[in-house]
Amino acid sequence: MVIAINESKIPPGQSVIDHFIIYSALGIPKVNIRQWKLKIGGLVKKKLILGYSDLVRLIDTEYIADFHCVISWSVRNVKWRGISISRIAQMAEIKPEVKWLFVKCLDGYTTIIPIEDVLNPQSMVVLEIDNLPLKPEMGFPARLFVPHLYGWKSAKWLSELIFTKKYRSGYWEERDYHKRGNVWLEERFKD
Ligand SMILES: Nc1nc2c(c(=O)[nH]1)N[C@H]1C(S)=C(S)[C@@H](COP(=O)(O)O)O[C@H]1N2
Ligand SMILES: [Mo]
Repeated sequence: MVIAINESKIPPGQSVIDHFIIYSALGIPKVNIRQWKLKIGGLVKKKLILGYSDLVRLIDTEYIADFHCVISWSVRNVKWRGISISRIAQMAEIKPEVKWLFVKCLDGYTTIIPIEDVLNPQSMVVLEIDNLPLKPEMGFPARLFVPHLYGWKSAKWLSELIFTKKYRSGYWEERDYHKRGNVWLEERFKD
């Protein structure tokens, strides 16, 4: 399904550039794709462990949207393809008390996203950008994308999705970045 959600507007305080600036605060991890698994746990009735081919079979979402880094650069019209996180949440049967998704990555990076934003149908585990599997530096095998949140929530090299009740800061949230990070509301830093 392709949903064209691109808006002509750019969020406040952002400027458009023509390519992603690669960030890897903790280095680019080496991934053995045959051994790699995405674990889904926390407050769920069914814990899941999904390999790359399992995820490929679950692909259900594809759309074009812009990417916004909190440092103020934006890249327009990126094609994202992957699995909606709401589908994964349904498969895992998340419990009603879940309020946050805490995300762990192979490089040790972490972030956290409010469950309302995670269950938005556009929030996805991305496997492809612009019709190609993710490049190693762009997060292969899988990264997150939530179009209305700043790029630091778009965790690369995913290893674990943990549904929780309690807030806990991830890598940038510990360094004073916002709990949610909505680009339209300019939620860059904690108040
Ligand atoms: N694992 C991991 N994911 C990460 C980061 C990181 O350092 N490690 N940086 C984040 C930040 S701050 C941004 S803006 C985007 C940048 O995505 P890109 O490197 O594909 O341009 O990745 C995010 N995801
Ligand atoms: Mo960023």
